[in-house]
Amino acid sequence: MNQRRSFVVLLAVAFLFGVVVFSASASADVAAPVFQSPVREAAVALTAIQPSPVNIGQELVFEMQLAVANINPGVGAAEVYLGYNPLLVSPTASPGQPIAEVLPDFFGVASVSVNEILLTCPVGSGPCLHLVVAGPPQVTKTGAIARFHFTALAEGQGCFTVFGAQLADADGFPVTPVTLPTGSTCVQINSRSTITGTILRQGTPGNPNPGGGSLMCSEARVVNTALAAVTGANGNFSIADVPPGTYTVEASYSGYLRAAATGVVVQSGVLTVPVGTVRLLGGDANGDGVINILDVGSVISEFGRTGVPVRSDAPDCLDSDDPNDINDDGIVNIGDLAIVAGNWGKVGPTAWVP
Ligand SMILES: [Ca+2]
Ligand SMILES: [Ca+2]
Ligand SMILES: [Ca+2]
Repeated sequence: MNQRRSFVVLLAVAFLFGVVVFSASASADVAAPVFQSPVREAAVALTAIQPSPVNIGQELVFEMQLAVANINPGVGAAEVYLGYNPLLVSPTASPGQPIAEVLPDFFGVASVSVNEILLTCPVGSGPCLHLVVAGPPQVTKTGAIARFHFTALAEGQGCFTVFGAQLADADGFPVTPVTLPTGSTCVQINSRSTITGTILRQGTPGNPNPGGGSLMCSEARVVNTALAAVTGANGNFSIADVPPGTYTVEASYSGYLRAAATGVVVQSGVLTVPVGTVRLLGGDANGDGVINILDVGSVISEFGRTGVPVRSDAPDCLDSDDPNDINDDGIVNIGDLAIVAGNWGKVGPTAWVP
């Protein structure tokens, strides 16, 4: 009897022990990752440059980011050197800061100790921006510490290189290693100029022009390109985004001979290229580039007609135009015929002269 009771007790103890062991091993499985050592990481990165490509004279912007993971007792300071090519880009003042715009994304505060240009960088080569920022310790965090503003100076690949970066933890010890960006971050810098000038039209607005007839809506076009513009109320135009090259600029308006400015040189880095003033000669009513008997016939065919469409009386320059109403006063009459007769035999394109 005692033997049997002892056996039952032993069985119960063994069962309980097994349950405990099983439970222990199960909970050990769940808790196991706690005992793996966390990966310590620290890296510096540059964001893509905006805009891309960028034109000479424009500002370009990008940010420097810190990414740290499991750095105990937290990263409390960072010192970075950002190299650049002074022939292609120039650092410009940032909002609230003389050089780099310090951002609070990483440390939670916009704290800066050093923010300067070094003409001879202690690491790398050439000039660099030297930046030291510090703040509350960050164990695991990714965020921007600075936004850089530069002005594009010349055509080429504008490149930026993190020459060096040091991080310190909250106990003052250096954080190693710090992964830097591979190679440089670059942007294509283009030269784009604006061609400016003025287009006047014979008989406009010198004649009385009731109901229409202004210097608006003449077209200036860079030949063999899609670049063009129309004139404003004073006859001025500006054609933007012209790459370096040698061009012919043509001026035109319905009922007038075209005029051409040849050999217009647009040099890299020259932002504005004025071509001066041209005065278009009227009378080419049929638009064939010569003023002759056919234009007289065209004007005569509508002689006396009033209320004809006038493009230059509408700011959007989208209205149609009657080329027989050469001076855009809304009526085809002796005034238009006189302009034709006065330019008899002239051939376009005429020279670009006032
Ligand atoms: Ca003609
Ligand atoms: Ca007229
Ligand atoms: Ca007209």
